[in-house]
Amino acid sequence: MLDLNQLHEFAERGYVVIPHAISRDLLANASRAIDALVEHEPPDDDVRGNHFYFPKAVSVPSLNALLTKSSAWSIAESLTGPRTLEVQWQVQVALNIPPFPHRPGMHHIDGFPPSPDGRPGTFTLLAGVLMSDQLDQDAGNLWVWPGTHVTHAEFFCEHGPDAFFNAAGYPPIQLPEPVQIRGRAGDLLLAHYLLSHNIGGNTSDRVRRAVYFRVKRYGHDPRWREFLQDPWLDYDAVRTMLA
Ligand SMILES: O=C(O)CCC(=O)C(=O)O
Repeated sequence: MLDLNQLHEFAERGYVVIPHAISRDLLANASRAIDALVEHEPPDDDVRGNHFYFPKAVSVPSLNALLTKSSAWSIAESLTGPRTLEVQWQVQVALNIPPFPHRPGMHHIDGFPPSPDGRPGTFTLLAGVLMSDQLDQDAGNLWVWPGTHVTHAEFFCEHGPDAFFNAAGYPPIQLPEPVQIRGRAGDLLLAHYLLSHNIGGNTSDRVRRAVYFRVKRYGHDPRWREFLQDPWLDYDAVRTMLA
């Protein structure tokens, strides 16, 4: 469970990192599953920076277990409410291959382009498991722009939720200074869907590995327009705390 300080931190910054959320066993099994994915479909020799795999969750049980068989699930539900989250069908394995001397010029939010039925790919929260240590900056770390979950909601209140389509993942908001997420393998990042983020550079000597889950609250999809304008719609615990 997140404590009150962590709830406050999430409300204010739009993300929180929970150290040691994943046990060594789960981590070791998941690392082997990533090894197998990479061995089966290795990146070309000249690939630098991001290289993603999007397996179906059922085909990678040991990756799915990082979220569903660890404390990560109940930690995430301590933001949204007990038994509120839906198990997702897909997992993202995100490599960041050095040398990649990149600095993101701006942010994005996920979910563009929309699905064939016209619905944007919004969700409630991003749960990210660090699969390699990222103790220094520019080691392939995810970049985030703290507080932009609120700025984005203000943007959608002003321009309407359908502004999502024109923005194409890049709503033109004012950005604060970015932060690079740092931590050790086994740490858990929980980030609000509306938090600006992007792929960072990697000038370390190691491939950065992370596993991301895009998690929805039950009933999220039909309420995506309200959610873009009310960042706490899916988050009972944060709403209660703020009230
Ligand atoms: O590789 C990362 O850490 C970031 C990936 C990302 O920004 C995304 O998939 O939306």
